[in-house]
Parts: sequence; C-alpha cells; structure tokens
Amino acid sequence: MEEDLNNKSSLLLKYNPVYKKIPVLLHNYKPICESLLILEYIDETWEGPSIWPKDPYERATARFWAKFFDEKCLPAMWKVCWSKGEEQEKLKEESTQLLKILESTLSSKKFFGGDTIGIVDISGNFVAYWFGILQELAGLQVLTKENFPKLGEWMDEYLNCNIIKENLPPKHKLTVHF
Ligand SMILES: N[C@@H](CCC(=O)N[C@@H](CS)C(=O)NCC(=O)O)C(=O)O
Repeated sequence: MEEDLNNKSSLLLKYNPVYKKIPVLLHNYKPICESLLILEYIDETWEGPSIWPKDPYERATARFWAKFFDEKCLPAMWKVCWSKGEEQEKLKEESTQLLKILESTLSSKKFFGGDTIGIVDISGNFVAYWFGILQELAGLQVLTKENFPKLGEWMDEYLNCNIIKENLPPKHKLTVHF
C-alpha cells in the first residue's frame, strides 16, 4: 500500500507506532518494521535462494555494509539533494568520501557480495537508482560514471537484473513526485 507521508494512515501509526515510518511488512497481521529487518525476515521465512551469505564472517560483513548504506550514505545523499549553499558543499564532500569507500570496497567484484545480487546490493538500492534521479533534479553531479567507474558498472548490472527492474518505481513517476 502506498502511504501519504504528509497524512499518515491509522494503519501505519498502529503498526509502526515507534518510528511511524515506512516500510512496514505485515505478515499474518504481525508487523515487521525497518527495511533491513524486513529483508532478513523475508529471507528466513520463505524458501528460495538466500540473499544473505551463509558464512558467519561474511554475514557479519554484509550486515556492516548494509548498515553503511542505510545509516551513512542514505542520509547524506538524500540531504545533499535538498540543501543549498555552504551546507550543500559540505554534504557533497561527505557524499563523495562515502562513495569513494564504496568504490574501493566493490573493487573488481560484480556485486558487493560477489557474483550474484545479495543483501548489500539491495541495501544500496537508493544509491543505485533513486539518487541518480534526485541528483539530476537538483542539478548535481556527485555520483558520475567518470568519477566512480566501478560503482557505475555495479549500478548497470544491478538495474539490468530483471527482478530489480520489474519492481522499481518508474523514473517518470519519481520525477513527478520529487
Ligand atoms: N531505517 C528506516 C528508515 C525508513 C524511512 O526513513 N522511511 C521514510 C520514507 S523512505 C519515512 O517513512 N519517512 C516519514 C517520516 O520520517 O516521518 C528503514 O530502513 O526502514
């Protein structure tokens, strides 16, 4: 269900009274909040290829980078598109430093976890898709293929994956919304 964040539904307030944020997954009328926890729950509840590594060390590493996307990249890269002047310059620098870390972590791998899409790539969905649309609207060039060639290839691979492509909101819809 789509949610109007300027006029939150009673359903959202009922099922996520602590943060009052989307997304919320309702399964058998029980709520699961926080996107990373939702991904973990889906992975553990339904059978199929796992998006999480099996090895405990690799799993912990994947959690680390998923959190990095969620808690470091997303806030800075969201704010840089909505700020102005000096604040925007500072956020541009911060976002660039974060992207440099991602670029070197990705190294020569196709996806963050290796050859197939996993939890870290999905956590980077904002960077791979939404940010490009937002930075264009804001007239920014923070994440470009010239500056971040490996991230550029990763974005292409990720966005070309059928299951991802079919489930992303279309660009024109996001453009109108923002
Ligand atoms: N850490 C949360 C962040 C969720 C989040 O920030 N959701 C935004 C929309 S993308 C929201 O609901 N904003 C409404 C608000 O902050 O009041 C998660 O990953 O689920």
